[in-house]
Amino acid sequence: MNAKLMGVVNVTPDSFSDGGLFLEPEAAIAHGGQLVRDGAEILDVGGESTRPGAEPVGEAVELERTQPVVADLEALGHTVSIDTSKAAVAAAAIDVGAEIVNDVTALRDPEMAAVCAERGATVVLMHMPGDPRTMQDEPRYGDVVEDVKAFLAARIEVAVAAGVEEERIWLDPGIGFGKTLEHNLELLRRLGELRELGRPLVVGTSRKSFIGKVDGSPVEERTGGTIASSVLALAAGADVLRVHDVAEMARALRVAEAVLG
Ligand code: HH2
Repeated sequence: MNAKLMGVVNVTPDSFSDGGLFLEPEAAIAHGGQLVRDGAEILDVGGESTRPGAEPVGEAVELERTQPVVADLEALGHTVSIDTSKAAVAAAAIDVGAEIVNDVTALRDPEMAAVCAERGATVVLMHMPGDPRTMQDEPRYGDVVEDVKAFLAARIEVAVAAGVEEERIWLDPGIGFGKTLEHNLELLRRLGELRELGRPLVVGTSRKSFIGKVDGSPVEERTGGTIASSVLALAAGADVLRVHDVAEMARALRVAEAVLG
């Protein structure tokens, strides 16, 4: 497939780069519409921050934040993914039209695989060791790419065993989730090795702290680093780029794809 842009719609007070900007449903829905006009093919709606140290959010709160936004964006004809690790939130979102479940815990909720299988949703399985509260405490790997690949291969098996069609599985190395700067750079450099798993790859570098560690930029000035890392991920075989700054990224993508042919 041609690379797709997944635009981020964070309906949260505490997301690391845009917390509180789109907490009201009207603001989130308007933002989603703008991202589609800017070039997003998928809108990733999330009601719980996964930034390092973030406190978990209860199911009722996450439902209240995401449901009206998912329902309205779907009604407007947009393709919506629900960024959640809770089966109940995923089920409710699919029931109002979400087509993709973006689960940063790769089906840790015991009900999640069945929810996706029964409803025929596409599911993004992302690599994250532990949870956001602890994941940045001295992350260690043997070979980070091999370890992430083995994890994702095992999660594909869990998903398929629960009845998820393999064609509906996308994979994500989880840039910034339980990784040092070197781990993130190594994963991006060797992203092509994950293609051996045979499934589309989602990559999310957008505004993440590894960019600031490289170029010294504060979070609001990481568009350049986001574009550089996303374009390199594209060249290495990424299929979906999850970004906040869709307009700039869409232009970069068009030029990068023209060069790559
Ligand atoms: N990154 C974030 C959230 N969800 N999902 C996937 N598949 N891949 C990612 O890299 C990814 C993700 C973190 O970004 P953001 O949503 O902006 O921040 P927060 O978790 O603080 O809301």
